[in-house]
Amino acid sequence: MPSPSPSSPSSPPSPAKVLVTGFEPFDGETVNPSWLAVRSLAEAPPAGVDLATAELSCVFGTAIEDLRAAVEATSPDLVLCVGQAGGRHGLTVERVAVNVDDARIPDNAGRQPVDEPVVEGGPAAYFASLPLKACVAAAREAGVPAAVSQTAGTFVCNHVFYGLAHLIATERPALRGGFVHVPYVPEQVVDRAAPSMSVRDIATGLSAIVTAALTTTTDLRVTGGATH
Ligand code: PCA
Repeated sequence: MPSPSPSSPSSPPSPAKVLVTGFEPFDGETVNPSWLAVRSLAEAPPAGVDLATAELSCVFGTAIEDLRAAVEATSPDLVLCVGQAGGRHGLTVERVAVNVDDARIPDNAGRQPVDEPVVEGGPAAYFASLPLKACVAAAREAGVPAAVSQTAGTFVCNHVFYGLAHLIATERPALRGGFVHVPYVPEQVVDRAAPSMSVRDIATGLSAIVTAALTTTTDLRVTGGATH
């Protein structure tokens, strides 16, 4: 006689726990598209996902503490951190976090580190633990422009991405995580020549990326490289 299926209708598979973070506004902006889109995503989470969200400070050090507190509070299977990258044309899934804080502008607490490590004695860099190519393909299939990015910069977003990767490497080996940079929203560029994307489209792309990250076992072998 067959043994009862563990996923019989009376015991549906438990949903994946996903933490998605955005940032508070910085650099004189009044909104941050990352947090607008994360809030929008929370209103219609992807199927089969138990979604938690957190807004991170745009402050070196504090941002990683915010992230760690959110991870401890929610014990997620996957963490996707999201930040604004004004000037980019689409969603960019970051490949690598580097162990450098080098701030071109002060953060929201006036801190402006120059060539300091994110983690003293940590490795030079970490790769995202996401299927990058499948994430990009999923966003594109949802109709949202997306690409792999080879650098998350050296400001607070890279800092948080490195902090997340270090947490995974040193304390939470079962956790997977990565970082997505998003363009400005239209209200930020009404008086300047810069690309933008609606909150709704950003949220649609993020939803596709979360689903791809949860369901892909082997990443696609397609190019996402850059010549410069
Ligand atoms: N973008 C900044 C920090 C916060 C954000 O949304 C960055 O790219 O570093």
